[in-house]
Amino acid sequence: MDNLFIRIIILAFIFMFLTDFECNAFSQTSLEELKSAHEMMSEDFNLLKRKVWMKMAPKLRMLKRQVDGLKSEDVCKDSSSIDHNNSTVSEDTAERDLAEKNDIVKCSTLLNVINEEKLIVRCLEETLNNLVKDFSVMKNKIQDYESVMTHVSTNVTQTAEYVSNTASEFATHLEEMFALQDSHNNLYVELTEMEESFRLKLDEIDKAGKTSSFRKPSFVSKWMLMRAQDSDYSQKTVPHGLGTLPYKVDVQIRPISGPNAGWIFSGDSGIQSDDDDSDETYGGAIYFYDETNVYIMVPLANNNYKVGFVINTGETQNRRLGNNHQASTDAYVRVKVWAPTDLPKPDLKSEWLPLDINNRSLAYYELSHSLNAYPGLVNVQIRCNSSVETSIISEGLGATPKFRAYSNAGGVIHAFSDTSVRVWAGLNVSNGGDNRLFGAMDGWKHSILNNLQAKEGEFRVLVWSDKNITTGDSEFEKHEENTEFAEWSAFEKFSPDNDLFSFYVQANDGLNKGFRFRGYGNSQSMNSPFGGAVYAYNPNGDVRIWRPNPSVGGHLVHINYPYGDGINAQATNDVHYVSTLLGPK
Ligand SMILES: *[C@@H]1O[C@H](CO)[C@@H](O)[C@H](O)[C@H]1NC(C)=O
Ligand SMILES: *[C@@H]1O[C@H](CO)[C@@H](O)[C@H](O)[C@H]1NC(C)=O
Ligand SMILES: *[C@@H]1O[C@H](CO)[C@@H](O)[C@H](O)[C@H]1NC(C)=O
Ligand SMILES: *[C@@H]1O[C@H](CO)[C@@H](O)[C@H](O)[C@H]1NC(C)=O
Ligand SMILES: *[C@@H]1O[C@H](CO)[C@@H](O)[C@H](O)[C@H]1NC(C)=O
Ligand SMILES: *[C@H]1O[C@H](CO)[C@@H](O)[C@H](O)[C@H]1NC(C)=O
Repeated sequence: MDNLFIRIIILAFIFMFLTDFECNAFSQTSLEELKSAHEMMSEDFNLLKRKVWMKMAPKLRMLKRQVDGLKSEDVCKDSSSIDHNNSTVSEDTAERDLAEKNDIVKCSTLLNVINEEKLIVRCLEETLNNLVKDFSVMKNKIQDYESVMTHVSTNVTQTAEYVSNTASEFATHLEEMFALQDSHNNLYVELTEMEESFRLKLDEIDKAGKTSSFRKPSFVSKWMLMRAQDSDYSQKTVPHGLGTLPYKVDVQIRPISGPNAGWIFSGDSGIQSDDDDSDETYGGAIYFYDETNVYIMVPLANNNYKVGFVINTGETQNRRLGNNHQASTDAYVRVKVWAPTDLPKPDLKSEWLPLDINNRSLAYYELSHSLNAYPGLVNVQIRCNSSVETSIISEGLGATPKFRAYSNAGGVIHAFSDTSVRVWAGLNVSNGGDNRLFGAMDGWKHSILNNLQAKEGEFRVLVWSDKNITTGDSEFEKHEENTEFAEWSAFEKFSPDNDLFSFYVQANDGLNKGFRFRGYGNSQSMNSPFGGAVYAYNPNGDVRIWRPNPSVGGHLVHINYPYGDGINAQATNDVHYVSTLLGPK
């Protein structure tokens, strides 16, 4: 009973342990527990063994002694021999037989006890063997578990290493990022410094520009033969190579022959005439430009009369007064282009401001230049889209033509005083639309700016003070009060290649008193009233003038409605002439 009880306890313990083992198979602590449990069980097992031995030993020893005792009296052995072979038993040994019988009974009882004890011991042995077996199974399990745990531990170590490597990699990346940030900051500082030094350099250049004043034009073309009414020779596209919008373009026209041979007429930058009337001559060389080219056109009849010339001083119908009248089909033409770097920084450079012939509030401007003196140079640039997909520039003109239906005349008019610049654009007042910013190309039938007729666009004003653009020579500006002089020796002499000659009429009175209007290179005006002086110059500094004939409605200053919606409209001959000559030092 004792043994069975112990066995049950051990089995229960093992069962509990195994359950626990499975539960905690994957925790490190359970391995430790398992091991200590195993050790404890080993101890318990040994104790059990000892206990069993201790308990069993005295019994067995006693039994052995009893058996030994029997053996020494030879009871068990003799009785057994008597029992098996009684052939020699005699009659007188009956008493002894009885005693022997008793001993035999005793002996077989003892044997039975021994056998029983033997059986119990065998059972115990069996139990112990089973225990040993269970125990070794458990040991294997522990070993398996241990190997799993080792693997897990390795895995954990590797994972830890991996995590640590990743962490250090991350730290490295972070450092790299900080380094990058630093170098970025440094770069920023460097850039800021560079910007600053660049700005200083620009200021220097600016200052240099202020003192360096006027330079010769960056681009001067060859003299090119042009011929009115000849589709091949009536248009030229001249690449100027600046890659930027010029600040000023001057077109010079040199007669091949005639009374003005050796004199130079100027190009105009707007169309104010057409081919509609057989008895109205017109002429000139019209120029427009952009960042790449200068476009030059001389008259080419569109659908009516071939009455356009390259040189036209306005003799027909007595439109203009003056000597040396000339109308020529052929002339040499060349282009002079001043880049922004050829001139000092403008004292006024306005934004591009909108012009729209269909909006009266976008047809007139007056911009103050606040120099409180007559500028040395003014240029008004008008920018329009053309059908050749380039935005092209024209320059402001000096007088308005009369409004006539279907004349399609155009051009933006400007004038300047010692305080401001005025700009007039022609409003569209008939449904057909007869004014344009540049004019339409009727009478100037050219393919290079096919069917140009800009209705909307924008303009800007460039103003240079005389102090900054001249050499400081007070001779740069000349006045002539006698407007009826046909020829005027304004300057000593100058360089037609490098210099810029300008000619103006200045109103002595009226709404535009003190304002200077640019002269014309040729007579375009066809209808009366009309305005503007035509001039030519020569390298000796002389000027020829062809002024509008007052008896056919001619006025030296002529601004009429619908230009500028009629603001500051004026027609007067109460004017005087002004010429300026700008040249490099
Ligand atoms: C029994 O007795 C016979 C005759 O005396 C003898 O031959 C035989 O060996 C004996 N048997 C044993 C088992 O001693
Ligand atoms: C960790 O053990 C898992 C599961 O056995 C295994 O997928 C993974 O690859 C092991 N990781 C390492 C680093 O051995
Ligand atoms: C032009 O000259 C005036 C007077 O010398 C000067 O004050 C002004 O700054 C100059 N303007 C430019 C743009 O250089
Ligand atoms: C004319 O221009 C003015 C100023 O830009 C603008 O306010 C007005 O709406 C325009 N009128 C028309 C009819 O486009
Ligand atoms: C010029 O053309 C561009 C592109 O077609 C257009 O956005 C712009 O309004 C035009 N400007 C004028 C003045 O017509
Ligand atoms: C013992 O001996 C007797 C007489 O000699 C005989 O009757 C008896 O059968 C024998 N017993 C055995 C078991 O041999």
